[in-house]
Amino acid sequence: MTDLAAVKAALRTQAVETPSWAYANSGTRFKVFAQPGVPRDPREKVADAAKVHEFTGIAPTVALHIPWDTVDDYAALAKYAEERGVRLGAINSNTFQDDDYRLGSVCHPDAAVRRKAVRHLLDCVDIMDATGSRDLKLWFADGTNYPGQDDIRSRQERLSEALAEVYERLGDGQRMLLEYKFFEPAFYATDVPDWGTAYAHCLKLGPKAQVVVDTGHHAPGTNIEFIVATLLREGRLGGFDFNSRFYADDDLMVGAADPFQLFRIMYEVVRGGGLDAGVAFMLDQCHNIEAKIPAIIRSVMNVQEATAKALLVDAEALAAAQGAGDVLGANAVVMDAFSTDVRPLLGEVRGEMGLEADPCGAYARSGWQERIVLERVGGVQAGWGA
Ligand code: PSV
Ligand code: MN
Repeated sequence: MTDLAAVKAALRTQAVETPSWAYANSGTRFKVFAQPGVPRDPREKVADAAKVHEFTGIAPTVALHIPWDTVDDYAALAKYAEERGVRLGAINSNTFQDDDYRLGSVCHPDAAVRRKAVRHLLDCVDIMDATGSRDLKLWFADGTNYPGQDDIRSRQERLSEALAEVYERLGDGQRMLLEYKFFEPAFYATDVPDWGTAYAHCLKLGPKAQVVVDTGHHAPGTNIEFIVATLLREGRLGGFDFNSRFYADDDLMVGAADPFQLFRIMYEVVRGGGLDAGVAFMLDQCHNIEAKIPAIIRSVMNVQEATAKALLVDAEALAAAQGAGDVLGANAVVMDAFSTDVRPLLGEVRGEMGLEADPCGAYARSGWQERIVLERVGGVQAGWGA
């Protein structure tokens, strides 16, 4: 039997981090469609993130991406966030948008380019000190397009040296989250292509180095929940970049393409104690054609629904069926939980948190969207110019 009070308590304390860039304009390499009311600066992004938290109750932090969110005074930005009821979360580095990085950043064959990239990563740790952020999220676009273009082993060596220097700079309570991605922008050999490579580097660095699983960064058919289970067992699951995909790194709303996969992932999180293990549940999405704030609210709710279903798996019944070799019985226990309509339960949880049962409706009625469309005129809308 599932303990409903414990399920509700876990749901009340869940936290999903939203990404500053999801509030800004984005697109594909073919077109960026601007939307009215989009933030012009990091403060406006934080103000939008605060609205997501206001209506969901479980999105208390917002991740920054440097230099997209560069400001003169990070402590002041952190204070601004706190005044709106949220905090600044992970600092995402960016070593992929300068001309210098054509052949890579920390793996580049030229030591001067590597130095520039490491300098940026160290600057990001300075920013973490000012914002009070715990996590530095590293994703490297490094790799090669053609066999023989550069030496795979030497590039691993350079990566290892760069990571070690940044690791040494981390303060108490700070962590480094290393993200992997199997291709794009490199098409032959990516330098951190998979969880195994990320894990090997993290293991060598020490306990503050953890792997981050971006759900869009795997080949089709990859069993992501297996990776999650393994990393949790090894104490190296630092966090998620949640999104969903039909084809490649589509960055669509998490849970939109495959809610069953999201449930399976969250089940392994629950099973491995990941809800209380410091795992960062972050979104990494782009809302190219849909309204941004409602899409982010929906995404947070999708994570919450998958978590609720995962928590509802009857652990005792499942263990009994598994122990008895009852294949269909064990599968039925898992499918029963997945098939449960958890929306009434989540409505109750929200009521207990003093929130409206329907966050999307509450946001639509709040007038915030109309207000930002009216007020945010002039200036340059934020975006990353894809
Ligand atoms: C790379 O595709 C990535 O997932 C990394 O997390 C980047 O920081 C982010 O996307 C930018 O959108
Ligand atoms: Mn990501």
